[in-house]
Amino acid sequence: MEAVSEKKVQTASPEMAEKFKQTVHDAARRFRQIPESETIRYVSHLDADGLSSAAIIVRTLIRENRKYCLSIVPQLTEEVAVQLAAESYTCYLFTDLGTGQFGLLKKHLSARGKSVFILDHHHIQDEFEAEGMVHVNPHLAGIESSREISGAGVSYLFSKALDGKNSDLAHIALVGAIGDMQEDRGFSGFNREILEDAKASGMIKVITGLRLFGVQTKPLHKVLEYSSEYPIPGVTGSESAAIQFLLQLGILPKAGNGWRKLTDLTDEELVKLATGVVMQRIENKEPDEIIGPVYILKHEAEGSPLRDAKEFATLLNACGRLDKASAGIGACLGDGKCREEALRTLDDYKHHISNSLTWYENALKQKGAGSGAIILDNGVTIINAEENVLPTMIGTLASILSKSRNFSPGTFVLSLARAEDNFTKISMRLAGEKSVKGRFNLTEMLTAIAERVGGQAGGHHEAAGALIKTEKEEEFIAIAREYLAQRRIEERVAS
Ligand SMILES: [Mn+2]
Repeated sequence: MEAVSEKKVQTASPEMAEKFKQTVHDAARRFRQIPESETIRYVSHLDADGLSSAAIIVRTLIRENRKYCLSIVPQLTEEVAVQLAAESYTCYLFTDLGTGQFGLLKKHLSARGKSVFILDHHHIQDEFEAEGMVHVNPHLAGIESSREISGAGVSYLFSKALDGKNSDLAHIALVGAIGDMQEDRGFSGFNREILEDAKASGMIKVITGLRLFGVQTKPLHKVLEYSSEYPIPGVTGSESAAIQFLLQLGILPKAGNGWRKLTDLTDEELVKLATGVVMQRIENKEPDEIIGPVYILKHEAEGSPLRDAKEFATLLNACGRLDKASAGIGACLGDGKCREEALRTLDDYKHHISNSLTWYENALKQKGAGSGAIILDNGVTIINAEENVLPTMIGTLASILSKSRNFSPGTFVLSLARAEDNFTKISMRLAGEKSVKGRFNLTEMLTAIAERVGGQAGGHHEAAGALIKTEKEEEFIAIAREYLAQRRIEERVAS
Protein backbone atom coordinates (compact mmCIF):
# COMPACT_ATOMS: atom_id res chain seq x y z
CA MET A 1 0.00 0.00 0.00
CA GLU A 2 1.77 3.14 -1.08
CA ALA A 3 0.06 5.48 -3.52
CA VAL A 4 -2.23 8.08 -2.03
CA SER A 5 -5.40 8.65 -4.02
CA GLU A 6 -5.74 12.17 -5.33
CA LYS A 7 -9.08 13.70 -4.56
CA LYS A 8 -10.90 16.19 -6.67
CA VAL A 9 -11.25 19.26 -4.51
CA GLN A 10 -12.12 22.82 -5.19
CA THR A 11 -8.96 24.90 -5.04
CA ALA A 12 -8.08 28.53 -5.52
CA SER A 13 -7.32 29.70 -9.05
CA PRO A 14 -3.61 30.29 -9.81
CA GLU A 15 -4.32 34.06 -9.82
CA MET A 16 -5.85 33.94 -6.35
CA ALA A 17 -3.01 31.80 -5.04
CA GLU A 18 -0.48 34.24 -6.51
CA LYS A 19 -2.31 37.20 -5.00
CA PHE A 20 -2.34 35.56 -1.59
CA LYS A 21 1.35 34.67 -1.74
CA GLN A 22 2.10 38.26 -2.64
CA THR A 23 0.44 39.42 0.60
CA VAL A 24 2.55 36.88 2.50
CA HIS A 25 5.75 38.22 0.98
CA ASP A 26 4.70 41.83 1.59
CA ALA A 27 4.06 40.96 5.23
CA ALA A 28 7.50 39.36 5.54
CA ARG A 29 9.10 42.43 3.96
CA ARG A 30 7.34 44.75 6.40
CA PHE A 31 8.20 42.48 9.31
CA ARG A 32 11.91 42.69 8.44
CA GLN A 33 11.70 46.49 8.79
CA ILE A 34 10.99 46.18 12.52
CA PRO A 35 14.17 47.10 14.40
CA GLU A 36 15.81 44.11 16.11
CA SER A 37 15.71 45.94 19.44
CA GLU A 38 11.89 45.67 19.51
CA THR A 39 10.29 42.87 21.48
CA ILE A 40 7.48 41.36 19.43
CA ARG A 41 4.25 41.02 21.39
CA TYR A 42 2.85 37.78 20.04
CA VAL A 43 -0.64 36.32 20.62
CA SER A 44 -1.98 33.03 19.27
CA HIS A 45 -5.11 30.92 19.59
CA LEU A 46 -5.51 28.12 22.11
CA ASP A 47 -6.57 25.28 19.80
CA ALA A 48 -4.34 22.77 17.97
CA ASP A 49 -4.04 25.08 14.98
CA GLY A 50 -3.17 28.07 17.17
CA LEU A 51 -0.53 26.13 19.10
CA SER A 52 0.97 24.77 15.86
CA SER A 53 1.10 28.36 14.60
CA ALA A 54 2.83 29.40 17.80
CA ALA A 55 5.43 26.61 17.50
CA ILE A 56 6.26 27.69 13.95
CA ILE A 57 6.44 31.40 14.81
CA VAL A 58 8.41 30.91 18.04
CA ARG A 59 11.04 28.83 16.25
CA THR A 60 11.12 31.42 13.46
CA LEU A 61 11.54 34.37 15.83
CA ILE A 62 14.35 32.59 17.66
CA ARG A 63 16.08 31.88 14.35
CA GLU A 64 15.62 35.54 13.39
CA ASN A 65 17.20 36.58 16.68
CA ARG A 66 14.03 38.35 17.72
CA LYS A 67 12.88 38.90 21.27
CA TYR A 68 9.25 38.05 21.82
CA CYS A 69 6.58 37.80 24.50
CA LEU A 70 3.92 35.14 23.83
CA SER A 71 0.38 34.75 25.13
CA ILE A 72 -2.08 32.01 24.18
CA VAL A 73 -5.74 33.02 24.49
CA PRO A 74 -9.02 31.13 24.04
CA GLN A 75 -10.65 34.21 22.50
CA LEU A 76 -9.42 37.63 21.53
CA THR A 77 -12.01 39.62 23.43
CA GLU A 78 -12.18 43.38 23.85
CA GLU A 79 -10.82 42.91 27.40
CA VAL A 80 -7.74 41.17 25.99
CA ALA A 81 -7.30 43.88 23.36
CA VAL A 82 -7.51 46.59 26.05
CA GLN A 83 -4.93 44.78 28.19
CA LEU A 84 -2.58 44.39 25.25
CA ALA A 85 -2.96 48.05 24.38
CA ALA A 86 -1.94 49.03 27.90
CA GLU A 87 1.39 47.22 27.51
CA SER A 88 4.40 49.18 26.32
CA TYR A 89 5.13 47.15 23.19
CA THR A 90 4.94 48.78 19.79
CA CYS A 91 4.76 45.74 17.54
CA TYR A 92 2.05 43.07 17.80
CA LEU A 93 1.68 39.79 15.96
CA PHE A 94 -1.45 37.61 15.94
CA THR A 95 -1.82 34.11 14.51
CA ASP A 96 -4.94 31.97 13.97
CA LEU A 97 -6.98 34.89 15.29
CA GLY A 98 -7.24 38.61 14.66
CA THR A 99 -9.29 38.59 11.47
CA GLY A 100 -12.54 38.30 13.38
CA GLN A 101 -11.38 41.01 15.79
CA PHE A 102 -9.89 43.34 13.19
CA GLY A 103 -12.06 46.25 14.32
CA LEU A 104 -11.03 45.76 17.96
CA LEU A 105 -7.34 45.65 17.10
CA LYS A 106 -7.70 48.74 14.96
CA LYS A 107 -9.49 50.64 17.70
CA HIS A 108 -7.23 49.64 20.60
CA LEU A 109 -3.81 49.01 19.06
CA SER A 110 -3.48 50.61 15.66
CA ALA A 111 -5.21 53.82 16.71
CA ARG A 112 -2.51 54.19 19.39
CA GLY A 113 0.25 54.04 16.83
CA LYS A 114 1.17 50.39 17.42
CA SER A 115 1.93 48.22 14.42
CA VAL A 116 -0.18 45.09 13.98
CA PHE A 117 0.48 41.91 11.99
CA ILE A 118 -2.35 39.39 11.57
CA LEU A 119 -1.76 35.92 10.09
CA ASP A 120 -5.15 34.25 10.03
CA HIS A 121 -7.56 32.16 7.97
CA HIS A 122 -10.92 32.82 9.62
CA HIS A 123 -13.79 34.54 7.83
CA ILE A 124 -13.32 38.24 7.21
CA GLN A 125 -15.67 40.75 8.82
CA ASP A 126 -16.85 44.21 7.73
CA GLU A 127 -13.50 45.72 8.67
CA PHE A 128 -10.35 44.15 7.21
CA GLU A 129 -7.90 46.85 6.19
CA ALA A 130 -6.29 49.83 7.85
CA GLU A 131 -3.15 51.93 7.73
CA GLY A 132 -0.40 50.42 9.87
CA MET A 133 -2.03 47.00 9.97
CA VAL A 134 -0.68 44.05 7.99
CA HIS A 135 -3.43 41.54 7.35
CA VAL A 136 -2.64 38.19 5.77
CA ASN A 137 -5.67 36.00 5.14
CA PRO A 138 -6.50 33.79 2.12
CA HIS A 139 -10.08 35.14 2.10
CA LEU A 140 -8.68 38.58 1.18
CA ALA A 141 -7.45 37.02 -2.07
CA GLY A 142 -10.88 35.53 -2.71
CA ILE A 143 -9.95 32.05 -1.47
CA GLU A 144 -13.16 30.94 0.23
CA SER A 145 -12.51 27.27 0.87
CA SER A 146 -11.97 26.44 4.52
CA ARG A 147 -9.92 23.35 3.65
CA GLU A 148 -7.01 24.87 1.78
CA ILE A 149 -4.96 26.42 4.53
CA SER A 150 -4.99 26.72 8.32
CA GLY A 151 -3.71 29.40 10.68
CA ALA A 152 -0.55 27.34 11.06
CA GLY A 153 -0.33 27.12 7.27
CA VAL A 154 -0.48 30.92 6.93
CA SER A 155 2.12 31.19 9.72
CA TYR A 156 4.29 28.66 7.93
CA LEU A 157 4.17 30.48 4.58
CA PHE A 158 5.07 33.71 6.38
CA SER A 159 7.93 31.95 8.17
CA LYS A 160 9.19 30.48 4.90
CA ALA A 161 8.95 33.89 3.22
CA LEU A 162 11.20 35.27 5.96
CA ASP A 163 13.74 32.48 5.44
CA GLY A 164 13.56 29.48 3.12
CA LYS A 165 15.32 27.37 5.77
CA ASN A 166 12.10 27.35 7.78
CA SER A 167 10.65 24.82 5.36
CA ASP A 168 11.68 22.20 7.95
CA LEU A 169 8.66 23.41 9.99
CA ALA A 170 6.09 22.37 7.37
CA HIS A 171 4.96 19.24 9.22
CA ILE A 172 3.83 21.40 12.17
CA ALA A 173 1.55 23.35 9.81
CA LEU A 174 -0.04 20.07 8.72
CA VAL A 175 -0.75 19.11 12.33
CA GLY A 176 -2.53 22.46 12.65
CA ALA A 177 -4.54 21.84 9.48
CA ILE A 178 -5.55 18.39 10.73
CA GLY A 179 -6.53 19.97 14.07
CA ASP A 180 -8.84 22.32 12.17
CA MET A 181 -10.34 19.31 10.32
CA GLN A 182 -9.00 20.44 6.94
CA GLU A 183 -7.71 17.02 5.96
CA ASP A 184 -10.29 14.93 4.16
CA ARG A 185 -8.62 11.83 2.75
CA GLY A 186 -5.92 14.09 1.41
CA PHE A 187 -4.99 17.75 1.49
CA SER A 188 -5.97 20.39 -1.02
CA GLY A 189 -4.71 23.80 -2.11
CA PHE A 190 -1.87 25.30 -0.09
CA ASN A 191 -2.04 22.41 2.36
CA ARG A 192 -0.97 20.07 -0.42
CA GLU A 193 1.96 22.33 -1.21
CA ILE A 194 2.93 22.39 2.46
CA LEU A 195 2.73 18.57 2.53
CA GLU A 196 5.27 18.48 -0.31
CA ASP A 197 7.62 20.66 1.76
CA ALA A 198 7.16 18.39 4.79
CA LYS A 199 7.95 15.31 2.71
CA ALA A 200 10.96 17.00 1.11
CA SER A 201 12.39 17.92 4.52
CA GLY A 202 12.00 14.29 5.61
CA MET A 203 9.72 15.05 8.54
CA ILE A 204 6.59 13.33 7.31
CA LYS A 205 5.83 10.07 5.59
CA VAL A 206 2.44 9.40 3.99
CA ILE A 207 1.25 5.83 3.84
CA THR A 208 -2.06 4.46 2.65
CA GLY A 209 -3.83 2.55 5.35
CA LEU A 210 -6.87 2.23 7.52
CA ARG A 211 -7.91 5.66 8.76
CA LEU A 212 -8.58 4.66 12.32
CA PHE A 213 -7.88 6.85 15.33
CA GLY A 214 -5.40 5.74 17.96
CA VAL A 215 -3.48 3.13 15.95
CA GLN A 216 -0.20 4.13 17.55
CA THR A 217 -1.47 3.88 21.09
CA LYS A 218 -4.64 1.80 21.50
CA PRO A 219 -5.09 -1.97 21.20
CA LEU A 220 -6.35 -2.92 17.76
CA HIS A 221 -9.74 -4.20 18.94
CA LYS A 222 -10.31 -0.93 20.84
CA VAL A 223 -9.49 1.08 17.73
CA LEU A 224 -12.16 -0.87 15.81
CA GLU A 225 -14.64 -0.53 18.68
CA TYR A 226 -14.19 3.26 18.70
CA SER A 227 -14.05 3.88 14.95
CA SER A 228 -16.77 6.55 15.03
CA GLU A 229 -15.58 8.59 12.05
CA TYR A 230 -15.86 5.55 9.77
CA PRO A 231 -18.19 3.14 11.57
CA ILE A 232 -17.82 -0.58 10.86
CA PRO A 233 -21.31 -2.14 11.09
CA GLY A 234 -21.54 -4.94 13.61
CA VAL A 235 -18.11 -4.09 15.01
CA THR A 236 -17.92 -0.44 16.08
CA GLY A 237 -19.55 0.09 19.44
CA SER A 238 -18.89 -3.37 20.85
CA GLU A 239 -15.64 -4.64 22.32
CA SER A 240 -16.58 -8.32 22.06
CA ALA A 241 -17.75 -7.92 18.47
CA ALA A 242 -14.44 -6.26 17.61
CA ILE A 243 -12.49 -9.18 19.08
CA GLN A 244 -14.73 -11.70 17.32
CA PHE A 245 -14.27 -9.84 14.03
CA LEU A 246 -10.48 -10.05 14.30
CA LEU A 247 -10.60 -13.76 15.11
CA GLN A 248 -12.83 -14.40 12.09
CA LEU A 249 -10.26 -12.68 9.88
CA GLY A 250 -7.56 -14.92 11.32
CA ILE A 251 -5.88 -12.06 13.18
CA LEU A 252 -4.99 -12.75 16.78
CA PRO A 253 -5.99 -9.77 18.95
CA LYS A 254 -3.45 -10.78 21.59
CA ALA A 255 0.23 -11.60 21.63
CA GLY A 256 1.16 -13.38 24.83
CA ASN A 257 -0.55 -11.49 27.63
CA GLY A 258 -0.76 -8.17 25.83
CA TRP A 259 -3.20 -6.75 23.32
CA ARG A 260 -1.76 -6.11 19.88
CA LYS A 261 -1.80 -2.73 18.19
CA LEU A 262 -2.36 -2.08 14.50
CA THR A 263 1.31 -1.18 14.24
CA ASP A 264 2.18 -4.72 15.43
CA LEU A 265 0.47 -6.45 12.49
CA THR A 266 2.41 -8.07 9.67
CA ASP A 267 1.88 -6.77 6.12
CA GLU A 268 -0.18 -9.87 5.35
CA GLU A 269 -2.40 -9.27 8.37
CA LEU A 270 -2.80 -5.61 7.41
CA VAL A 271 -4.13 -6.61 4.00
CA LYS A 272 -6.50 -9.12 5.62
CA LEU A 273 -7.76 -6.48 8.01
CA ALA A 274 -8.20 -3.79 5.35
CA THR A 275 -10.12 -6.19 3.09
CA GLY A 276 -12.22 -7.44 5.98
CA VAL A 277 -13.11 -3.92 7.12
CA VAL A 278 -14.10 -2.79 3.62
CA MET A 279 -16.22 -5.94 3.14
CA GLN A 280 -17.94 -5.31 6.46
CA ARG A 281 -18.77 -1.78 5.28
CA ILE A 282 -20.02 -2.94 1.87
CA GLU A 283 -23.55 -1.61 2.47
CA ASN A 284 -22.07 1.83 3.03
CA LYS A 285 -22.11 4.39 0.20
CA GLU A 286 -18.31 4.50 0.16
CA PRO A 287 -17.10 1.33 1.86
CA ASP A 288 -13.45 2.03 1.08
CA GLU A 289 -13.36 5.62 2.32
CA ILE A 290 -11.94 4.15 5.53
CA ILE A 291 -8.74 3.55 3.56
CA GLY A 292 -6.68 6.59 2.77
CA PRO A 293 -3.59 8.57 3.62
CA VAL A 294 -2.10 8.29 7.10
CA TYR A 295 0.50 10.87 8.12
CA ILE A 296 3.46 9.57 10.06
CA LEU A 297 5.84 11.98 11.80
CA LYS A 298 9.03 10.07 11.09
CA HIS A 299 11.14 11.55 13.87
CA GLU A 300 8.73 10.49 16.63
CA ALA A 301 9.01 7.10 18.35
CA GLU A 302 6.89 4.12 17.23
CA GLY A 303 3.90 3.64 19.50
CA SER A 304 3.92 7.27 20.64
CA PRO A 305 0.78 9.42 20.17
CA LEU A 306 3.16 11.96 18.69
CA ARG A 307 3.94 9.74 15.71
CA ASP A 308 0.53 9.96 14.03
CA ALA A 309 -0.21 13.55 12.94
CA LYS A 310 -3.88 13.13 13.83
CA GLU A 311 -3.10 11.98 17.35
CA PHE A 312 -0.56 14.78 17.66
CA ALA A 313 -3.31 17.28 16.85
CA THR A 314 -5.46 15.76 19.60
CA LEU A 315 -2.55 16.07 22.02
CA LEU A 316 -2.26 19.78 21.16
CA ASN A 317 -5.97 20.23 21.66
CA ALA A 318 -5.62 18.62 25.08
CA CYS A 319 -2.75 20.93 26.02
CA GLY A 320 -4.63 24.03 24.93
CA ARG A 321 -7.82 23.13 26.70
CA LEU A 322 -6.17 22.11 29.95
CA ASP A 323 -3.97 25.17 30.33
CA LYS A 324 -0.73 23.47 29.20
CA ALA A 325 -0.24 25.42 25.99
CA SER A 326 3.50 25.79 26.43
CA ALA A 327 3.92 22.00 26.83
CA GLY A 328 2.13 21.56 23.50
CA ILE A 329 4.27 24.16 21.75
CA GLY A 330 7.42 22.61 23.20
CA ALA A 331 6.30 19.15 22.09
CA CYS A 332 5.95 20.45 18.51
CA LEU A 333 9.51 21.72 18.73
CA GLY A 334 10.83 18.43 20.08
CA ASP A 335 11.55 19.45 23.68
CA GLY A 336 11.78 16.32 25.86
CA LYS A 337 10.30 17.70 29.09
CA CYS A 338 7.44 19.36 27.22
CA ARG A 339 6.74 16.10 25.44
CA GLU A 340 6.34 14.25 28.73
CA GLU A 341 4.09 16.91 30.16
CA ALA A 342 2.02 17.00 26.98
CA LEU A 343 1.56 13.21 27.11
CA ARG A 344 0.41 13.42 30.75
CA THR A 345 -2.00 16.18 29.72
CA LEU A 346 -3.41 13.94 27.00
CA ASP A 347 -4.31 11.38 29.69
CA ASP A 348 -5.97 14.09 31.80
CA TYR A 349 -7.89 15.22 28.75
CA LYS A 350 -9.30 11.73 28.20
CA HIS A 351 -10.53 11.77 31.80
CA HIS A 352 -12.18 15.15 31.31
CA ILE A 353 -13.93 13.90 28.18
CA SER A 354 -15.28 10.82 29.89
CA ASN A 355 -16.39 12.93 32.89
CA SER A 356 -18.27 15.38 30.69
CA LEU A 357 -19.96 12.53 28.80
CA THR A 358 -20.94 10.97 32.12
CA TRP A 359 -22.37 14.30 33.26
CA TYR A 360 -24.35 14.53 30.02
CA GLU A 361 -25.77 11.02 30.33
CA ASN A 362 -26.74 11.56 33.96
CA ALA A 363 -28.34 14.89 33.17
CA LEU A 364 -30.37 13.21 30.44
CA LYS A 365 -31.45 10.40 32.75
CA GLN A 366 -32.22 12.46 35.83
CA LYS A 367 -34.10 15.32 34.33
CA GLY A 368 -35.33 13.93 31.06
CA ALA A 369 -35.98 15.85 27.88
CA GLY A 370 -37.19 19.44 28.06
CA SER A 371 -35.47 20.32 31.35
CA GLY A 372 -33.30 23.39 31.86
CA ALA A 373 -30.00 21.60 31.40
CA ILE A 374 -30.79 19.71 28.21
CA ILE A 375 -33.41 20.73 25.68
CA LEU A 376 -34.30 18.29 22.93
CA ASP A 377 -36.42 20.03 20.33
CA ASN A 378 -37.11 18.53 16.96
CA GLY A 379 -33.71 18.66 15.27
CA VAL A 380 -32.18 20.98 17.84
CA THR A 381 -30.35 19.93 21.01
CA ILE A 382 -29.29 22.56 23.54
CA ILE A 383 -27.10 21.51 26.43
CA ASN A 384 -26.45 23.97 29.23
CA ALA A 385 -23.69 22.42 31.32
CA GLU A 386 -23.33 25.57 33.45
CA GLU A 387 -20.35 24.78 35.74
CA ASN A 388 -20.33 21.03 35.14
CA VAL A 389 -18.07 21.09 32.09
CA LEU A 390 -14.97 23.24 31.57
CA PRO A 391 -15.61 26.06 29.07
CA THR A 392 -12.60 24.84 27.10
CA MET A 393 -14.11 21.34 26.91
CA ILE A 394 -17.62 22.30 25.85
CA GLY A 395 -16.73 22.33 22.14
CA THR A 396 -15.25 18.84 22.46
CA LEU A 397 -18.43 17.60 24.11
CA ALA A 398 -20.57 19.11 21.33
CA SER A 399 -18.30 17.54 18.67
CA ILE A 400 -18.43 14.07 20.21
CA LEU A 401 -22.20 14.20 20.69
CA SER A 402 -22.79 15.48 17.14
CA LYS A 403 -20.89 12.45 15.83
CA SER A 404 -22.74 9.93 17.98
CA ARG A 405 -25.49 7.80 16.55
CA ASN A 406 -28.05 9.19 19.00
CA PHE A 407 -28.43 12.30 16.89
CA SER A 408 -30.11 12.12 13.51
CA PRO A 409 -28.29 13.83 10.63
CA GLY A 410 -29.07 17.53 10.42
CA THR A 411 -29.53 17.99 14.18
CA PHE A 412 -28.03 21.22 15.51
CA VAL A 413 -26.07 20.68 18.70
CA LEU A 414 -25.54 23.75 20.89
CA SER A 415 -23.67 23.51 24.17
CA LEU A 416 -23.09 26.12 26.85
CA ALA A 417 -20.67 26.27 29.78
CA ARG A 418 -19.69 29.00 32.20
CA ALA A 419 -16.39 30.76 31.64
CA GLU A 420 -14.64 33.38 33.76
CA ASP A 421 -15.90 36.90 34.49
CA ASN A 422 -19.61 36.07 34.10
CA PHE A 423 -19.25 34.95 30.52
CA THR A 424 -20.74 31.82 29.00
CA LYS A 425 -18.98 29.91 26.23
CA ILE A 426 -21.14 28.40 23.50
CA SER A 427 -20.26 25.80 20.90
CA MET A 428 -22.31 24.79 17.90
CA ARG A 429 -22.02 21.68 15.73
CA LEU A 430 -24.20 19.85 13.24
CA ALA A 431 -24.78 16.10 13.29
CA GLY A 432 -24.47 14.11 10.09
CA GLU A 433 -22.38 13.49 7.04
CA LYS A 434 -20.31 16.10 5.28
CA SER A 435 -23.00 16.54 2.62
CA VAL A 436 -25.47 17.68 5.29
CA LYS A 437 -22.89 19.94 6.87
CA GLY A 438 -22.08 21.72 3.63
CA ARG A 439 -25.55 23.24 3.53
CA PHE A 440 -25.15 25.40 6.63
CA ASN A 441 -22.63 28.01 7.69
CA LEU A 442 -22.67 27.56 11.46
CA THR A 443 -20.55 30.64 12.14
CA GLU A 444 -23.01 32.83 10.28
CA MET A 445 -25.92 31.28 12.13
CA LEU A 446 -24.36 31.49 15.59
CA THR A 447 -23.29 35.08 14.94
CA ALA A 448 -26.88 35.98 14.09
CA ILE A 449 -28.13 34.46 17.35
CA ALA A 450 -25.34 35.68 19.64
CA GLU A 451 -25.45 39.25 18.37
CA ARG A 452 -29.07 39.54 19.42
CA VAL A 453 -27.97 39.20 23.06
CA GLY A 454 -24.87 41.37 22.63
CA GLY A 455 -22.50 38.41 22.23
CA GLN A 456 -19.73 37.64 19.77
CA ALA A 457 -19.23 34.56 17.60
CA GLY A 458 -16.60 33.16 15.28
CA GLY A 459 -15.25 29.96 13.76
CA HIS A 460 -15.81 27.94 10.63
CA HIS A 461 -18.61 26.53 8.49
CA GLU A 462 -18.71 23.28 10.43
CA ALA A 463 -17.80 24.41 13.94
CA ALA A 464 -18.68 27.70 15.60
CA GLY A 465 -18.14 29.23 19.01
CA ALA A 466 -19.53 32.26 20.82
CA LEU A 467 -19.23 34.17 24.04
CA ILE A 468 -22.17 35.84 25.76
CA LYS A 469 -22.80 37.33 29.20
CA THR A 470 -24.00 34.60 31.55
CA GLU A 471 -27.08 36.64 32.50
CA LYS A 472 -28.17 36.37 28.84
CA GLU A 473 -28.18 32.55 28.76
CA GLU A 474 -31.94 32.15 28.98
CA GLU A 475 -32.60 34.79 26.36
CA PHE A 476 -29.97 33.26 24.10
CA ILE A 477 -31.53 29.80 24.38
CA ALA A 478 -35.01 31.13 23.59
CA ILE A 479 -33.75 33.00 20.51
CA ALA A 480 -31.68 30.01 19.37
CA ARG A 481 -34.65 27.64 19.59
CA GLU A 482 -36.82 29.93 17.52
CA TYR A 483 -34.10 30.77 14.99
CA LEU A 484 -32.99 27.16 14.43
CA ALA A 485 -36.56 25.86 14.17
CA GLN A 486 -37.15 28.48 11.48
CA ARG A 487 -33.97 27.50 9.61
CA ARG A 488 -35.05 23.86 9.62
CA ILE A 489 -38.40 24.78 8.09
CA GLU A 490 -36.71 26.85 5.38
CA GLU A 491 -34.32 24.01 4.68
CA ARG A 492 -37.19 21.53 4.27
CA VAL A 493 -38.98 23.89 1.87
CA ALA A 494 -35.81 24.45 -0.16
CA SER A 495 -34.74 20.81 -0.48
MN1 LIG B 1 -7.43 27.72 12.83
